[in-house]
Amino acid sequence: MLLKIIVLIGALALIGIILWWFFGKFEQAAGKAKVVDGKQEGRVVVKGGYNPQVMVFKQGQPAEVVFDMQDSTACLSHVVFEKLGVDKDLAKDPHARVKIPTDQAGEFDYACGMNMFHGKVIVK
Ligand SMILES: [Cu+2]
Repeated sequence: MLLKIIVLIGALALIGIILWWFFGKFEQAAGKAKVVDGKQEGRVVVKGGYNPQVMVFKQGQPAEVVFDMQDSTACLSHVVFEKLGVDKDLAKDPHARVKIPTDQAGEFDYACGMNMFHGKVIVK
């Protein structure tokens, strides 16, 4: 009986650690924008993918994603926001800015020109 309780407590503790690790990591993965002159600016580094992969903006304040191109592969040279009809050539403009509408909450997925790497912008 005592052994069963110890095993149960051990299992619960393990689940707790896994949840804490998982959500802690998720929290870390989402990028926060900084506010410059009343405008939200979220910097995304493009290097073998998008970092951070998820950028969060507050609703109701002008917002822009600033891409910082540090990758020379053709694969990542374009960034495409399908919903917004945006296709930026990062090879030509390595600090391209993309305006994000913040009038309502929503999610905007973006991808490289070949739809291999993915990122997301969340307005909430
Ligand atoms: Cu690609």
